Formats: sequence, structure tokens, C-alpha cells
Amino acid sequence: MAKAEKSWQKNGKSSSNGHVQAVSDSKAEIVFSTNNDSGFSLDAGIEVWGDTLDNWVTTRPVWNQHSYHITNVGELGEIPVNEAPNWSTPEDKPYNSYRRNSQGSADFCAPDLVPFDLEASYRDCPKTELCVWVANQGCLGVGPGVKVTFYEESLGVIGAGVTKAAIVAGAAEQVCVTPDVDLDQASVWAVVDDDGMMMGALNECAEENNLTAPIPVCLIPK
Ligand SMILES: [Ca+2]
Ligand SMILES: [Ca+2]
Repeated sequence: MAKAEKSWQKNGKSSSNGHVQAVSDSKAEIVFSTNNDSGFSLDAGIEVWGDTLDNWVTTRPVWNQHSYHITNVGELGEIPVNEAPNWSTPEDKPYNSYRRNSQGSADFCAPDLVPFDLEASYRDCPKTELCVWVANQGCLGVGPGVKVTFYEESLGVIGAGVTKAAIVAGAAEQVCVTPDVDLDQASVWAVVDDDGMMMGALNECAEENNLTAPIPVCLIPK
């Protein structure tokens, strides 16, 4: 690798074996064991490394052994009684890939989160619950914990919530919060994958569609 191409490295040595796996989000991480038997001052144990922006490629969510190959384990960890030859399976495009995982049809695929149906409960104005749906219209799922931030025109950030479950491609989840501020004659909108400073944690197919249009809140005459 040329120096200009190097974007990441870790110094040090270990007698470990590195593998690429997915951890619940369909994206690759590196899971490996380390020891300090060789005298280097390294931590001993299991380490998991991943890209903070989740830019690494998609991959199968399993890696069961040092001599891993795709045809010797199913995605739920099941081991076939008679293993199909890795070098000739599938017939039209054999894996032929010992100790290497598959990125499958989701190669270079990404999620695309979009908020929709933002609504407010008028019953308890000026304290009101705000709810918005988060849909994934991309081709790759996301894990739980995606931040959704709610803004008011004059107050700025008024509340934030997170998704509770993974959202696979084509699925959606509703996120609700009750801001700890009075909303009266307010104008509110929601932004998905937003930490409150318009910064996201997920790389998506489209980032410009992450916010709703403003809605009026608590306009009921007193
Ligand atoms: Ca998006
Ligand atoms: Ca994003």
C-alpha cells in the first residue's frame, strides 16, 4: 500500500489472528484476540475494531473458526452435515475464498434514513409529545440507537430520542419524545441521524433528506 493510500494503522505486535466480521449492523468490523505472551506490553483479551463512520463494507454476520469459509457455516451458525465445495459453489460464480468473507449483493450498499409523519399531541399543550417515523429507504440496515433530534424555531434543540431496534432496508420505527419545555405557537421539525449539532454518525445514500418540514404546534386558542 502506498503511503498516500494509508488511512489507518495500529502500532504494535501480537500473536493474534485478525478476522473481518459483522456485529449486528451488517457492516464489517475486525474481531481478534490478543495476548502478551511474547513480552510486548499489549492488552490481553478480545478486541473489536470498527470504523466510527461505519464506512467499511458490508459482510456476512458470521465467522466461526480460524479456517473460515463461507460454505462451512450458515448465517445462524449452523454447520452443514455435508459441506458444499467452496471452490465450485455457487456454480455460476464460485466463492473460492477460504478465510475470506463475502460482501454479497450488498457491496457498497448504504442505508438512507428519512423522517416522516411528524406529529404533536395537542391534548397536553403546552407540554406535548412529539413523534416522528424513521424509515430506511436505502439498501442496507442500520443498528439501534440512531439519534433523532427535535428543533423549535426559537428555542433550538428541544428534545432527542433514539431508535430502539435495528431498521432493516424498507422498515420504519416511530420515535417519540416529550420536550421539557412549553411549546406555545411553536414551529417544530425533526432531524434523523443528528446529534443536536447537525452531525450524523451514519453514512447514508442521501444526507439531505434527513429533516422534516416544520409543523405548527400548540396553536389552539387558550
Ligand atoms: Ca437520509
Ligand atoms: Ca447520516
